[in-house]
Amino acid sequence: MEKEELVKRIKELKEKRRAVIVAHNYQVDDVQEIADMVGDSFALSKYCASSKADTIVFCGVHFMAESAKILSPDKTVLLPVLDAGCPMADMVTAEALREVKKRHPGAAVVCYINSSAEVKAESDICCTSSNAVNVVRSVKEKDIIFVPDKNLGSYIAKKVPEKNIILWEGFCITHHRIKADEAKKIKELYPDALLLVHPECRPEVVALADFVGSTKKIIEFASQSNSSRFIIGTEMGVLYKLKKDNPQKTFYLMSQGLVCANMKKTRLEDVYNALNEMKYSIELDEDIRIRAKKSLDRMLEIA
Ligand code: CIZ
Ligand code: SF4
Repeated sequence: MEKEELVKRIKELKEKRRAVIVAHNYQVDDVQEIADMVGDSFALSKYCASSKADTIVFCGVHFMAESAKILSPDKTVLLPVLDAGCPMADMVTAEALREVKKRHPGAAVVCYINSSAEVKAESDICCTSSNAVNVVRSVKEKDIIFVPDKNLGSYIAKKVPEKNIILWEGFCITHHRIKADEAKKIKELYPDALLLVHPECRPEVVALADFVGSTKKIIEFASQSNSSRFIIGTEMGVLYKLKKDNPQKTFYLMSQGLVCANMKKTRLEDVYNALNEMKYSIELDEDIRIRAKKSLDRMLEIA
């Protein structure tokens, strides 16, 4: 099917299914273009929860669709590509976390939103890369087990030195791939450009940045800044919105390696098939959903 025809059929099916389509900032341009909302995982989940739609098509990775289902149990949440997962989220299981909790009985568990519903259920409070520092600060315990991203955990540990952060050996295979040498080289190539990086990057890369933040914060910073040139240190999908919102500004990707293969799996055909065949529906055990929701609710209380 031609793109135009696909887009037309997606729109028809969307009406028929009373659906909304949401896309993460890292999705391919074609998918971002047809989405009702584009954003980070938590903003999208909140949008889905407040929507009147019966069906949510979540163009992103598995943990994101799960987060949407946690907040919208009565809606049908569809993940168009079943094996679009997040390797970092898979680096922690509820079972492994329970083992570590036993070794640190007085510690609180803070989990990054990039985690499964089971891991969220096993945690005290959830966080995003936008609010991680505030969430950790708000926790009363001094010892905090932070899962699963050791890079985001290290970033928080520097910002909140009064806490003892127990790091987990997890990382984003996309952001962690980029080494400081590569970041230094591109800074030398464009000395007047500001380097904006995601805290999932290695600490040595984060140390070189002019600004550190989530996709949402990076997009806001670039739009509000007086500078006109930026080096972007997060997944390349954000370039779509950055360029669309700021046609007069120039953006360079920090590394050609900043491509998340899982985020790129979802194509327009998959969105069409998702709506046509109502697949793949996310189902959660109700006990896990309720416990996972508590972690998300606690995060909302402090935000
Ligand atoms: O929470 C998200 O959506 C992720 C994975 C990244 C970000 O910074 O928005
Ligand atoms: Fe997971 Fe990294 Fe891909 Fe985000 S960019 S979905 S953290 S692997």
